[in-house]
Amino acid sequence: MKTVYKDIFSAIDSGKKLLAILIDPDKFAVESVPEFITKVNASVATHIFVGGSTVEDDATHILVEAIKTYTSLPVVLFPGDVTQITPKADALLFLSLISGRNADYLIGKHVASVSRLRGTNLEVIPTGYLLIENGKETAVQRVTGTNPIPRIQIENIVDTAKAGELLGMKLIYLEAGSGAVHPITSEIITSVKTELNIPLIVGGGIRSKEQLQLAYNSGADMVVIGTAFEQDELFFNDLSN
Ligand code: 1GP
Repeated sequence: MKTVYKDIFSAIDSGKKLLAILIDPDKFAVESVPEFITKVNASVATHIFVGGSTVEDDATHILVEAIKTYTSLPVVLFPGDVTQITPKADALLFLSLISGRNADYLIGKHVASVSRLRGTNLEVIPTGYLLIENGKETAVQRVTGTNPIPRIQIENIVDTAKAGELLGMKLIYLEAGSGAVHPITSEIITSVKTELNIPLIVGGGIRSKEQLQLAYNSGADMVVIGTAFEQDELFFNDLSN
């Protein structure tokens, strides 16, 4: 059953805030899965995202297979490349990097992924992905060869997100970049949320419960956190159920 998007939508509709823990197969040993996922299960996390900017072939497949053994949370692919698509996951964020003008990341990679998606049961969720400047160069910027939208260009950010919605995308993801110095500001989140009728995801550089709450209060429906857990798993203690 492909219910990941429907469940996100109805959770938000009933006022729930969502939290995705991001696991980068390039930085995560499969042997760590049982202990790490036990902590995820005991936390307020609602989703597990798997993906990274540069990942070896098969690493995602092996990791997702292991994760699925230990959790009933939805496992959602957040791929940096087509090689990270595995039918073992529940859903795929079909990311279109609408903040940039690199045709490969607007449509090219998507065409290349179709042969991998054919015959799988993966739920494909079209997602408008916006990279916002955060104070340092990010891996997304480097890999995709695109520039982030400057943080002060709020109207441009809002219009880009809205254009994504009008194109039929089901989610908008505001990305400051993994390990960002500055997370997406409240002003940006609120301005975008006000215009959207689809769920808003925010990620990049969120390292504390206070920053998480601020993102929620500003209008984020789902927050994605990766680096904070990679650096210190004690952060799970702040987010226990
Ligand atoms: C990165 O938005 C995610 O794509 C999460 O960022 O690793 O900084 O939490 P962090």
